[in-house]
Amino acid sequence: MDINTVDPEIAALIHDEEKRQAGKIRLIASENYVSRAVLQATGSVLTNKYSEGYAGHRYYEGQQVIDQIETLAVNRAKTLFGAEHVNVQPYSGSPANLAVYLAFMKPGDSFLGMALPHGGHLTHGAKVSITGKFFDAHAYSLEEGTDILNYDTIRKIALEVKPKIIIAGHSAYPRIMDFAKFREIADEAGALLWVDMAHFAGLVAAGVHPSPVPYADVVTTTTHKSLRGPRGAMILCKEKYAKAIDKAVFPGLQGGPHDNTTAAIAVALKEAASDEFKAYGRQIVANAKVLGEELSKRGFQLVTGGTENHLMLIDLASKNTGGKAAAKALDAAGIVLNANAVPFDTRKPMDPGGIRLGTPAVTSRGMKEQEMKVIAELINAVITAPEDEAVRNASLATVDALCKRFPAPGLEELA
Ligand code: DSN
Repeated sequence: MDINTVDPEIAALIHDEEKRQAGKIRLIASENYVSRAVLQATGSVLTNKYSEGYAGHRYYEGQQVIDQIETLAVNRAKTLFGAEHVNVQPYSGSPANLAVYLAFMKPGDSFLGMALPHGGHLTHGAKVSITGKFFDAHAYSLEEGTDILNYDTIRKIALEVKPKIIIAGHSAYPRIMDFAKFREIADEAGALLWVDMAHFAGLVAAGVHPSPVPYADVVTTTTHKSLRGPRGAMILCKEKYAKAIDKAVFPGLQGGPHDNTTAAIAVALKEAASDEFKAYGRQIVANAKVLGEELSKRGFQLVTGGTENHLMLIDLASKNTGGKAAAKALDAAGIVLNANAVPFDTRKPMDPGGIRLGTPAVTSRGMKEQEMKVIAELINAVITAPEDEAVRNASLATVDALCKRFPAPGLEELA
């Protein structure tokens, strides 16, 4: 029996979400549209299997097929990113990151990551996260005035703290980090270098962003952001850390891997190795650049003055509004993004001073520079007059027309 018969309530809600995703301009920098092939693998009978362990060394029998699937996923990731060792089992980004701590640190050990309000991730040592509670977390910030990383300052902190690990990587930094510099600093401080490339993994795969893999001891990534796979994660590392990482993921932190997700990761990695994906990566960056420039022209203040990757952070102080009010007004007008803290923000986390925008999802729909100009104008109109119904309705009509012209992958029939 299909879901419409078994549970019409959930079926209807899933359909509502399909319509929402098909009919909105989605600018949340960490979201995307996976292909139908990735959806099919995710929703397959592989969800019925348990397979604790690794290919060839499992605790339960019946792994004839699963071993082949996981081996394909691992080999594809190794080839795509040039990694010596890959673990594809972490359930998502936070567990992948926790596994790295578990592999190399004891409670109370110190590490150095990017401050959350300056673009780092919760799991890079935020006080509210287990990573900030169980370890001695130190943070580096952006430089006041430029909002850019200052590597001399990071080096100074690293030499003072002598952390076990230095984390490079972010959730909201619109610039390319200098991985060679981080490597130098880590070597001088006697630390391991870990890069969390969750946000820009798709750009690395497409060859439009420097790869951290040659520089880092360990690289973590989610698989569902710019990489355009299912909700999941991977850990890439040097061969000498393979055992420590594998043991930390299982049995250290997790039970059986989600084999349906592993298969979907393998599909996404195959897609990401294609020429089409290289063009996709180039277009994500080109779209972000134009969207940023067009917003700048309209008086929006881009943190760091621009973008080199897929995302922009906008300080709304010059527009006399907070991030939450702006994000809510835009959502009502068909444009979905998130409120975000900006560096040196004095507002509260639930209503920070800025918004974050990214282009991976709209680029998956085939939108290009011309459409970014239209979107910038819509954003400006809505944020300038958030209560104006005529402006909201005009935005909704334009969003609807754009979404019909550029059907969402996997949801084409709803266009
Ligand atoms: N929640 C993700 C993001 O939006 O960047 C990070 O895990």
